Amino acid sequence: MSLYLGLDSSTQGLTATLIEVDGPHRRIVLTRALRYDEDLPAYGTRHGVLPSADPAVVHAPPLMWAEALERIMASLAREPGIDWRQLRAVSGSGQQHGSVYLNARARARLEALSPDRPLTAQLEDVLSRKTAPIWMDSSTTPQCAAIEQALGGPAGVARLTGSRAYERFTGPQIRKFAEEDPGGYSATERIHLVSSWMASLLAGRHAAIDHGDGSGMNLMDLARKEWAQTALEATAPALASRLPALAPSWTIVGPLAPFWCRRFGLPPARVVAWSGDNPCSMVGTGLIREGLVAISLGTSDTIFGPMRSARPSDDGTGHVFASPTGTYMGMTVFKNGSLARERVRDEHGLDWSGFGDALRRTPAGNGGAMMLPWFDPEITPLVLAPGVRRFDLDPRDAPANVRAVVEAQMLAMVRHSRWMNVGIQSIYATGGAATNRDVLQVMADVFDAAVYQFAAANSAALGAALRALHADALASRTPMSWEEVVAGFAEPVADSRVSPIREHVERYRPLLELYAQRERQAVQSPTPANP
Ligand code: XUL
Repeated sequence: MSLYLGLDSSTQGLTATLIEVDGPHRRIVLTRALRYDEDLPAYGTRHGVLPSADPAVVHAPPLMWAEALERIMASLAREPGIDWRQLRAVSGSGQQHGSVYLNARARARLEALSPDRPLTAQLEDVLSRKTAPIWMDSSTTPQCAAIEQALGGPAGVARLTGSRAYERFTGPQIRKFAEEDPGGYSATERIHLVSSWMASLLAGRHAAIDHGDGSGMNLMDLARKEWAQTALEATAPALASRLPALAPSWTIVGPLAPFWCRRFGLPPARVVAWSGDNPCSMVGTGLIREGLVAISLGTSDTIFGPMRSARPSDDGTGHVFASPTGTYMGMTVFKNGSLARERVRDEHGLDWSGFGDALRRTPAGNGGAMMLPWFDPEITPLVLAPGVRRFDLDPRDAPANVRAVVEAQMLAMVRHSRWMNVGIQSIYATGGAATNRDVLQVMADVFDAAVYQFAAANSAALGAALRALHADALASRTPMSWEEVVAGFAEPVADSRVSPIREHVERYRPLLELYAQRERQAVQSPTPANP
């Protein structure tokens, strides 16, 4: 019997999923989570990010993520009934794109972490930039323009790196830091992603960036899976020396550092390179073949699925990433995901059950009422000045607003996932809101596809645990196919199928076009039409 641990360092909290594998016998032993706002209030975050006067600037404290890691490992080690000697490997999933800037002291500090003192107390002076810009940051439009200009326009950047230059991607964020704080940039010896920062803490040394998360930087040559020299040059001076190595997602970056073993009685299990949350969710939802897609309804909503070959979109929508399974994945991201649903829920004083009731009480198509739910700046389509637009929708009508936000999100997902050109027949729904079958009915109807739920609420943490299993098998010279890795774990809940309702599907067909028209117009007009 072997244990594998998957950790998910996400925007709002840290989740741990421990799995047990004994030949065909497989089970999730436990899932534990902590939330930054409530469990680590000293950092002063709200929804996991620091308050900011400028809505385009969104940062978080890297030491908060480190403290969360120590807290969760401490509480896992205290769990009754777990034989930690069986822990073979640990891997993780990080919110994508966020970057951590470390000075020359970091290497020695990481390598000499004392088990007698808390982690953060030993890392206080290793940051060359106090805070980490994260994926919600949209403040780098000029840097994106400069990078695109240097690399042959948006299509040139997409051909090289898999995505046009995006505000939240790490390259534009690094360029902004180098421009605005050249002293801080020159004091930076190493720039990590959230994923490689967390892996470095576990391994007690600078860990590599895996190809999956490396694809979210506008810095990696997607075909060659190497740093793209021209992109590095277009981004910041002497960047190559500041980046960790790139490595396949199944790379062992070291054993668990003595800090974890001595402080918490854990064995020197293999630490497997961490990846991004979306690449990990691909594995955690068992998406290992082209044709299946998953929709994750989390802080951001994402739609993604495997691609046999890298086919970046022509119009700059979405991304192609290297997949942790060795092929590729296509993905489109929407920033106004759960936070938009929560805003509507809270504005109307509802709880989630009231939210579901509202969906059941309103007709598919909402009697013509529609919303563009851009409470925050939006990634897809690019909307830098947020503002909610309402069409034939009374802002006080709670049920109609609930339906409007969900329908708009699904209409946008259909529209902006066509570029992937994968015939969508089945959708695996994951993330917090995927427990709500009323939301999933709208998804099934708008996509005209069957939707299945997943038992593991956190597919990214499960995917990380499964990646740990895969890498450990490979390193032990008993490789497992991905089918074998995911079997018995990443399967939809029995009887969870939500089928499209024919009459609703017909009703949504013209609404797809109407939505597209309204979206195009709204993107062109900077101020909300009907705030
Ligand atoms: C992906 C993205 C988000 C974050 C959320 O490109 O920006 O999905 O990974 O954690």
